[in-house]
Amino acid sequence: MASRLRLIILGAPGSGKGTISSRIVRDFKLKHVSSGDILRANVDKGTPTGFQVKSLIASGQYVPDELMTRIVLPEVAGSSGWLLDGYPRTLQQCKAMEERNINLDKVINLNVPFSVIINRLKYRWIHPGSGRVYNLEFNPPKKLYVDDLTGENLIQRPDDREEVVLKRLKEYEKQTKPIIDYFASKSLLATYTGETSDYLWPLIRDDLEVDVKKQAALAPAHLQEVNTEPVTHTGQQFAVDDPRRVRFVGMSKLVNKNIAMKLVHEDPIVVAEQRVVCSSSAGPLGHPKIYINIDSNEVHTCGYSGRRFIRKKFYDEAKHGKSITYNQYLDELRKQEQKFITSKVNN
Ligand code: G5P
Ligand code: MG
Repeated sequence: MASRLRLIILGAPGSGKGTISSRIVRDFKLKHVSSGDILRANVDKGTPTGFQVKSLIASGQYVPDELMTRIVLPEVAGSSGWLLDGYPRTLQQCKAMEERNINLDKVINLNVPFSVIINRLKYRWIHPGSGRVYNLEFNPPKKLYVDDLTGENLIQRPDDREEVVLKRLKEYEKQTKPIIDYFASKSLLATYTGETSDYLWPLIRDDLEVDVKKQAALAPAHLQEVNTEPVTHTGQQFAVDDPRRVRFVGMSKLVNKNIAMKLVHEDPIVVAEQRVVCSSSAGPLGHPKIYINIDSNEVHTCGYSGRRFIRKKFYDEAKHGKSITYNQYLDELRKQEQKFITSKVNN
């Protein structure tokens, strides 16, 4: 099932993030971004970053926040559906995501007892090229110490030595536990408690299936109002059910500049010149269905293209109707969504 979910998976070292992630990306066709795999690939290739982080990882310490943010977040930019595994791990990393307006649909928190974890990591072997994870007891490779897909040798991670595992668990307690509260306060957290990945996986999968259905149900409600145009003149392509197309659709006016700017940054849309003309909804300037124009004091939207918009001296209230506040717009949007969901449920 292809989806556009934006997910984080959290959990202590060895809780099964990698194992569950591989099932999620297989079934929901998301991009898997594992901070640990990125770091290990740098170490293996001998890059300057790899050199910098090698001893930290081997001793179970966290890598500095700025470095993590610099190497991980570009991986999700431009992707519409992704799963972040191992990042963020500190409140500073959460803030870095917030500052970049990276939106999330859900944070999956794996809650597995430490006693179970310590035992597991002893038997973990990985394929360094892909990050594929095996466990000699739980999911052994077909041939001992050999990757099923490539036939290459498996290795043990240097940080899986027992004393390092204990250090990693302590680091997790200290630095990562607080971000669980942070995500809970944003109503994004879904915690799954259990001792095996096979027990947790169906629970997670069922919940994600519901999320995908909700996402799909919401998108067409707005798309009905959009003239479907999957390929823009610059070749950018937006699937018909791509929720990015629907932002601002149905909104005729908008008067809160800060919120509009935030939304413009949030969505992967083309911002021609900030504070002059920003395009939204369906593609780059020249093709969008709704334009947002930000002059010195106000934000307006209208259906003109950029140049015509400017020529028309921004926004003509007599012609385009009275402006509404952003909150009024949101209320209206929620009503439309609710109406759409109710009609779906009744059918
Ligand atoms: P990583 O690579 O992100 P950790 O410590 O967060 O490492 P790890 O060890 O990769 O997490 P996991 O992904 O949660 O664990 O677990 P897994 O690999 O799927 O499963 C563990 C083992 O148990 C496997 O052998 C698997 O087959 C087996 N298993 C799974 N389920 C079951 C089950 O049900 N039963 C049994 N018996 N076995 C099972 O980060 C590494 C280091 O990089 C740095 C840090 O130094 C970190 O320590 N780093 C960062 N530093 C700062 N900020 C960040 N954002 C950082 N990201 C990485
Ligand atoms: Mg992992």
